[in-house]
Amino acid sequence: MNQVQPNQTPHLLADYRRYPFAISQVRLDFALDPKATRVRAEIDMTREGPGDLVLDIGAGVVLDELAVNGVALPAGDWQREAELLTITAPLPDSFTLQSQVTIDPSANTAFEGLYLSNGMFCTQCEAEGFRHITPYPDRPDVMAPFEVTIHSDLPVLLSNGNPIRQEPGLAVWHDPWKKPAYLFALVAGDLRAVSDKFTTASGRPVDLNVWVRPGDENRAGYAMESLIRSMKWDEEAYGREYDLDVFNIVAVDDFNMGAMENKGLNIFNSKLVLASPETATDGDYERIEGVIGHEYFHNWTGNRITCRDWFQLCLKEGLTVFRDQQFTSDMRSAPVKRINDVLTLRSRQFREDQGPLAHPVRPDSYIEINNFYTATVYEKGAEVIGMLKTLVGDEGYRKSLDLYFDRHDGDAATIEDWLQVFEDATGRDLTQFKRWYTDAGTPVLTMTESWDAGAGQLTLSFAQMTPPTPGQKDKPARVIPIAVGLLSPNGDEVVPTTVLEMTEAAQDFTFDGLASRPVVSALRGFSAPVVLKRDLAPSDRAFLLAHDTDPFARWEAARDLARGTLLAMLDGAAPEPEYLSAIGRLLADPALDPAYRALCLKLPSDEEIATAIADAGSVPDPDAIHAAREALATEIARTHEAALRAIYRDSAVPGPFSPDADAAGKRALRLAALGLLNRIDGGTTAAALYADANNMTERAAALAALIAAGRGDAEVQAFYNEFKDVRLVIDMWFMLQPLNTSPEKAVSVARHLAANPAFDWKNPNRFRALIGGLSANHAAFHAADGSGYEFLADWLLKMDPLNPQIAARMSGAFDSWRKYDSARQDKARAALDRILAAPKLSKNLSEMVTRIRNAA
Ligand code: B3K
Ligand code: ZN
Repeated sequence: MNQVQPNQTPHLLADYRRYPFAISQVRLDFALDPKATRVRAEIDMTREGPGDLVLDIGAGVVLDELAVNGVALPAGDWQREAELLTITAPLPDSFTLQSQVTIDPSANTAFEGLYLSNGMFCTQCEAEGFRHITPYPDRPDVMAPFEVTIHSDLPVLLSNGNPIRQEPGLAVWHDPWKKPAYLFALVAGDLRAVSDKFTTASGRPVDLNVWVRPGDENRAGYAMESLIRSMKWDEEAYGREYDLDVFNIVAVDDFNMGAMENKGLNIFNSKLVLASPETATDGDYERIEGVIGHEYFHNWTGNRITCRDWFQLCLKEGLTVFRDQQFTSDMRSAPVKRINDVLTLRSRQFREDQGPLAHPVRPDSYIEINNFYTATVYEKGAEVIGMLKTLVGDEGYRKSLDLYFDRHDGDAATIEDWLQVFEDATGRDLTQFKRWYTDAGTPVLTMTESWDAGAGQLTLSFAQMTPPTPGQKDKPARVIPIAVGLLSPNGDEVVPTTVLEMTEAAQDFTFDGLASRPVVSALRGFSAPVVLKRDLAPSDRAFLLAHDTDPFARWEAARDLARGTLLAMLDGAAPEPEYLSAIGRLLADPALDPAYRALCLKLPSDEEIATAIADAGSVPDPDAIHAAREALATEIARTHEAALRAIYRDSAVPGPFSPDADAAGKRALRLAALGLLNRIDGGTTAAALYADANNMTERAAALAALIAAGRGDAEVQAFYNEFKDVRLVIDMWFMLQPLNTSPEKAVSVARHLAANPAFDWKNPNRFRALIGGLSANHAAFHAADGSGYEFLADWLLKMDPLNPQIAARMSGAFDSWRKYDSARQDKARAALDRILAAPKLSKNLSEMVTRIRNAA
């Protein structure tokens, strides 16, 4: 069973204390060597308060020398214990602390700190990686300007800020902006740049480079275009300009996450930089644009204004996600972006909020901070800002943000600072609103209607209830902005979008002067991250799908109909005729944006249905859910075969591939039609598309369809042979198979792939592709024999000693284990206990698995 490990003491928000020293300058000097890199640091410090000088130092760092003002400190003047270095010698008020350490990048398999990826040196410091490079107060509220000298024979030597000196074997970089250590970065390698220039609104010329491995240059253009669009957008939308002479982006093959916003030197997973029509899908292009934007926008929301401590992570992440969502809406289709964001929120964040991993947007306790880079902090953090904007209006939002940048530039700030800015700029009291930050859980909002025909009056009664979450039982009412509109029976909008501000546990709102009973369009634009419950007949949902003026609510009507149909089918009913005919009307409506129609055609996932069943107090059966979803897709295809064939034919995009939103939308619709037709033509259309397509979007979708149809063996092999030298495409190959193979076979396919010599499991992308691909195949992961759970547990145990962050992240797939039948629960529990029994679990994985295992 779980042994309590020494490093499992939680950090508490309430324990925050200021650091007793200020740092006016940091000078770092690196002599790079794969096995023994020597790092010298000089830190100019001034005492600001009482207390010892305590620095963080990673376990693998060998301390060679320690000195104050050039005088070596004797052994008795300092202590090293756990990951802390405490200087006990008396110190003058101002002094320079000097250290020299040796580190081994080649042994760094956790990819935190300084490590090697294909012979290239690179760093990842957020959240607490800098301590693995040099002893330092590794906390975000200690900010300082850095000067970095790099000695190495590698041709390209990069760090933060502006280049001061570049000569063979040496580079000096100076970052004039004070920053916390987590934004430090260094890259050295044989790299090629794709370069461009940008002139800021006030006339500052900026050199832009996207650095890639030799041979990858022709796939970096889209990232560069995205960067230029981001820079321009932040000037226009937020009045924020770039503030250095250069902006560098580096693509790295081994990277634990998507990308990192290091000041002036963003480091990216190559998956989010490299794209060409033959190797990347429309989804990849859209993510590249969004993440390039996200990291760039951090320059103001994260770097210029950072977080006081890691509890405040949503201050930079929630806001920066909100900003990247706005950017993508402006670059592409706003309704489509909104729907996609809500889909992600529901599948990832609602799941988190409703399970053992629930935590507030601003947590108040953690064991391992890397476990809190979550959908709650990021995506719900963004939703909370969206609600604030709805409540204070566009103008109030802009005024508040201007004040935020003005007041806090150069600060390490808190959520209190953030809310204060809104209160000061708009005069609004946000005391109750703050609960969105402090209280975990997704509120369930129930809406009922009463109609008084004589008075022409409609009353909407709302009740809100947030279920208890770990450590938080009582949930007082929150302020919930509920956007509603009313439609008359002939489809006209009689009351346009109005935002109701709910502040009580139960509250009524009335509408007068109505000639006839309207149909209510509720929670337009998904104005709050809540679960809305209302009784609505399928015919009313079909009416909203046909007439609602709010694109989100209209899509939601289609989704509700589909979910309702699937749930009824699981109870033995036939597919709902209202739904089938609504789909028919949708297919026949060429006025609707293709990307939007594609979204409306998509069925809820198996996972979503399982959640709906569990919410209703029943036990989901993964196999039955899978079968019902297949049956509904087949029925749609049979009923609308002719229309689907027409769409498939007519939405082919002629000519050379372009990744723009319109072309991508047409492909999405075409591929949605393919997915349905695939159920009745045994893969014939998919095979033809696989052979003909000139782009990866269609080829990957065709391959997925062939695998799902159980007849893709030849194409799977051909795909591998064709792309064996393109790492990112082979990642896709490792993911598509476990994800799309029928549930009975998927685990054995995954096991077989794991034995393939190309399964370079230490590479995070490859590990995520195969292991994550299986975990996302709902009925396969939850296979009744427990083989899915065993497979995941095996690999988590194998990965954890090398890369705890990746192991911990992938363990989240277990979080819903309590929803299933007791036989499955027994198997999941056994897998979790087997993990917890491992002799040396990382604190990352042990925190996650302990929380999951303790699920009520
Ligand atoms: N700030 C980084 C995430 C760091 C994760 C550390 N485990 C990327 C981002 O959100 O932009
Ligand atoms: Zn971010």
